[in-house]
Amino acid sequence: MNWEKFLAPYAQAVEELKTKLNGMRIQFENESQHSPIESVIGRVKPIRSILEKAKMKNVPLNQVEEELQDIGGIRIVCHFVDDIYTVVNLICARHDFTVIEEKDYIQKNKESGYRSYHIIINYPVETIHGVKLVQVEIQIRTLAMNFWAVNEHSLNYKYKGAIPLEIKSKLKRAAEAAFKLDEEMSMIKNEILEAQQMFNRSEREEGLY
Ligand code: 0O2
Repeated sequence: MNWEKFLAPYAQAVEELKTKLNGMRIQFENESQHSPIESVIGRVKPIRSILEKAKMKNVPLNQVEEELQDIGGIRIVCHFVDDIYTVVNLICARHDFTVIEEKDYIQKNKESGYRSYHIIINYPVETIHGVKLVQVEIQIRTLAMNFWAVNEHSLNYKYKGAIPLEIKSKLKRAAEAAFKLDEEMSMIKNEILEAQQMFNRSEREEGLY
């Protein structure tokens, strides 16, 4: 397996998508609306993680391209839960890639307590041999969901996927608390947006940015 050659179109897709999605964020900011996108990051799954996941799912190496949907990964973080659905609609309306699957782990969270909205797309990468379609997983979540997921991911790494039951149940409680925080923040969303706009205006007037 020539990993460098195999992963190159994924790296290109991730870079192009980061630019495009950050473009959406900047456009919202320039038009002085609240941006539903707080930040965009992306990564290509490390070879070691691809091999581990393929082994765990019983996927032969010659099928990882079809079977592993998150070799290319984008993560969009939002302030509020309804921002997630705004971003989902914007992504589904685009013409530069095709949405092939949507997984709503917000309405129905995973057993671990994990919440996020996942969209799997087929992204066309222009190569010297023509167009190559690669699958990319776009994860969309709030700051609170992200805080939980990043911490749970670290614990999974520490305990090699076997988090002790007591910690697991504390994590589930923490996931519910994070979701409660999202719900409470949604209730005062307009107040927060007004405050952010006032703050941005005064920063601009003072020439701070
Ligand atoms: P990493 O290290 O983040 O890349 P499926 O066959 O669809 O059930 P699949 O392909 O794993 O399973 O898809 P799924 O469940 O949508 O999850 C894909 C990614 O979502 C994971 O990739 C994680 O990034 C994230 N994710 C899913 N469940 C959890 C969870 O319980 N906790 C956290 N922290 N993240 C989760 P990887 O390859 O597992 O991990």
